Amino acid sequence: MIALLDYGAGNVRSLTNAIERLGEEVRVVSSGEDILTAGKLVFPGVGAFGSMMHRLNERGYIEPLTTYLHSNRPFLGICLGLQALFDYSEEAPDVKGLGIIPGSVKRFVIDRSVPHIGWNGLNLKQPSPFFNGLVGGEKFYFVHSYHVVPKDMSVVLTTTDYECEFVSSIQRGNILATQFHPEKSGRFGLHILKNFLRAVPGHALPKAASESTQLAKRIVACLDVRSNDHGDLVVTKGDQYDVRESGDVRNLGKPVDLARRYYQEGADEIIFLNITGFRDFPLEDMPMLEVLQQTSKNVFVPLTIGGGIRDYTDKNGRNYTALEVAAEYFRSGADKVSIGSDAVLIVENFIKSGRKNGRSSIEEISRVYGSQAVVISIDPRRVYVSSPDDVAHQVIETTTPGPRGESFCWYQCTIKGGREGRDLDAITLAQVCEQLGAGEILLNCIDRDGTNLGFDIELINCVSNAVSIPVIASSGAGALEHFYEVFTQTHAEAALAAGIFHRREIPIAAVKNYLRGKVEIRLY
Ligand code: 1PR
Repeated sequence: MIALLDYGAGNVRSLTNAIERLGEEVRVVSSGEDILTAGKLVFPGVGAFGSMMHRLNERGYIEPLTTYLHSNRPFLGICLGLQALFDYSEEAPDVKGLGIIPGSVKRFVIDRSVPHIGWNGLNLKQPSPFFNGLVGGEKFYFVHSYHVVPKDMSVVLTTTDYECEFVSSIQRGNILATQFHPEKSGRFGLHILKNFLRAVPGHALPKAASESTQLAKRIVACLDVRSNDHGDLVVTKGDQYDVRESGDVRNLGKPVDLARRYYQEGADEIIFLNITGFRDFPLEDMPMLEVLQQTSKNVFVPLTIGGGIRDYTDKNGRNYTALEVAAEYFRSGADKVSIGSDAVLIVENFIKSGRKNGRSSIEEISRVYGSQAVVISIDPRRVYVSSPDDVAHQVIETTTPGPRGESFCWYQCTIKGGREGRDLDAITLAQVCEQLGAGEILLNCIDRDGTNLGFDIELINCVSNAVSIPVIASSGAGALEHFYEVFTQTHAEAALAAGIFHRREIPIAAVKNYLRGKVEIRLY
């Protein structure tokens, strides 16, 4: 029986699913006594350092947890569950950590995108039973803006390189803690988890321990989901966002089945977009929650859900906040939520008032769950102009002239799935959302969606050069070369495709085989 410390933030369902998949039972801790009597304790810290310590305090968990840790009983901390062991964090300098491992938690100060999101490797610093059965060179899933700095380097089990070399796991006696997420790291992550659960004896160093590591570019599969006219929830796919063919909603498969297939084929991440979420009541849309719950039983890579994340009032007049909607998605197995239409309205208000109000969905969700949990989905459309002075927007010079020979354009934000254009450009939207606390941009392109013409490199460059958070390039993938192009001609951290994967025109494995040796990727 494994005790799981859930203090009510973020996605612990995936970890429960991973442990159960390995044949162990999970008991969720509901009192300090449960911590003190645990045989093995797993602490999947999620969210932000300050709110995590606050919640642990509120529930009276701090004292039992420190007692448990001082007794050197088996403990696995994951992500914030690692950071919590230290004295304090720059994320919330006034809040004390557990102080079990002397040292602090610092924010990345680097030129690369922060958060550090994606699959990276491990430099092994000492043998550990944790690594039995690994060969070296495996990649694991990270998502964080802060990293631990121990005073005593003898606790360091692994480091990872991301412009700087940072500590990615520690071990002291029976206390193990990782910055990466084993439960989100595919079969190698499950393997490490199994080594902890089964307390495999021996101290193994993988045969091919690496000396430096590199973050992989991610290949993301996207599933646009909605109900068709018969009321079945289906994966659909648009051509420039039009998902109907001869009047019917295109049906390309069942969401849970397709997500499982993409996981098995090596997708680094899976995104579900509830494309009619803007007009439905998200918490009444139980099938979407069910999709997440079922998917997270079999899929051990990160899951993002978008569509309908906003404040709303249901038919009975009850008000829900975007934070409540997001919380329900996290509880059902999502690691990140993506905000589309609401982000546009938030930025419009921000520009009008000239300041943050602290209550927008972006600010509230990132405050509680961390910025890495908030993705902004942008649905832009190209608008040509003859001169940059024609509009009060951020305009770029384009190599693809417009219908009247215009050599400039701007990217107009839309809401409600491209149905309504707004007086706001995609670059400004991305910049303001970053300021408000968003952790990643999902950059679609209505002009390229479903066309197979390749990604809009100009769009991706102008947005990714304007922000320091990672950008997922989306829309238009139609050939293997398009993935190479987007990774070598832009700073995109990930490339997303839908149609070519759904129609089995190009399998994910073919994309990875093509990129192998040319671009850093995760091999599966
Ligand atoms: O506005 O917060 O409720 O979120 C709604 C979400 O649904 C947004 O993320 C929006 O992008 C998405 N959405 C709304 N309508 C559509 C539609 O297609 N009619 N899908 C839609 C957007 C675009 C991509 C697609 C890529 C790759 N889908 O995600 O998967 O373009 O396609 P390709 O590789 O086939 O070219 P809110």
